[in-house]
Amino acid sequence: MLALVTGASSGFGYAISQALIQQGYRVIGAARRLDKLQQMQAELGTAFFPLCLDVTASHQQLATALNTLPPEFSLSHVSVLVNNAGLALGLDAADTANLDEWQTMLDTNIKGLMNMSRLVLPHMVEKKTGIIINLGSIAGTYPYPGGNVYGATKAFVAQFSLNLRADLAGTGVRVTNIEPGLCGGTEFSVVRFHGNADKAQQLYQNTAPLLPEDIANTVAWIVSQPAHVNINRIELMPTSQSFNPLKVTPTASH
Ligand code: NDP
Ligand code: 8X3
Repeated sequence: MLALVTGASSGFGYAISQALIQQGYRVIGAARRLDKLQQMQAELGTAFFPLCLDVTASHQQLATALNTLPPEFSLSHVSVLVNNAGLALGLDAADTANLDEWQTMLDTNIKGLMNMSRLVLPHMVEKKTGIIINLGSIAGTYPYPGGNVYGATKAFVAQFSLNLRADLAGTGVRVTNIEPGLCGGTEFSVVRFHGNADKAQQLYQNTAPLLPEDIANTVAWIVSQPAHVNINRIELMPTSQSFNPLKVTPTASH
């Protein structure tokens, strides 16, 4: 059993790689920071193969990188793809947000996930088995101020996951979208706040957020379901997170 996990160098990706190896998988862990992946290999052993990969590269560049995998980690053997690499940049309102950051979120969260799926799918369809697990977010369903493009990329992930299922009918290939809420213990908010670790940490203070192992346990459960069961989507939040009433802003009367 072979899995390919993108964004393996940190947070969810690290915990998911660890959990899959515990379940008997060999894991190709892909990310841009090769040093982190090599450190993981030292910890997790030879069942983990580090692959330096930027998912925003062109389809052709990604194909070339995946062709360098050693035979025992060959793409044609991958039975689980976890499209986890992703990021939020900034929390500014749409009229002031940084356009380059919007583009990076599109390139990573949408184009990267799309290209990786397209590269792996022909092999899964040929074998008539396989699971694609995408990392969506509650931000793809529930709007919040500053969530503008990040949330929209995760809405893409939700709909793409469902549409993949429609295309893959009869192939035996399964697709799941995991949609977590507030999750600590990752680099997500440090990245979002441009390296400001204090600001990132404040977000989680006194919240008991979800943890990477909660997401890893979810992945482990999904892949252990029998072949006739497809989990379409899972939305999970920390108990401490819930909903606000819709906002009504003070406005001059009619
Ligand atoms: P982290 O920032 O800890 O991890 C993100 C991972 O993505 C890193 O390993 C990073 O590795 C990798 N990555 C980023 N850009 C690229 C790229 N261009 N090419 C390859 N790899 C890349 O965040 P999380 O673990 O928290 O997030 C993982 C996923 O879960 C994301 O898709 C995120 O949107 C989603 N999510 C997170 C939530 C949270 O609250 N934490 C909640 C809901 C969803 P490197 O820098 O080495 O490339
Ligand atoms: C990450 C969760 O609520 O910060 O996707 O957007 S949230």
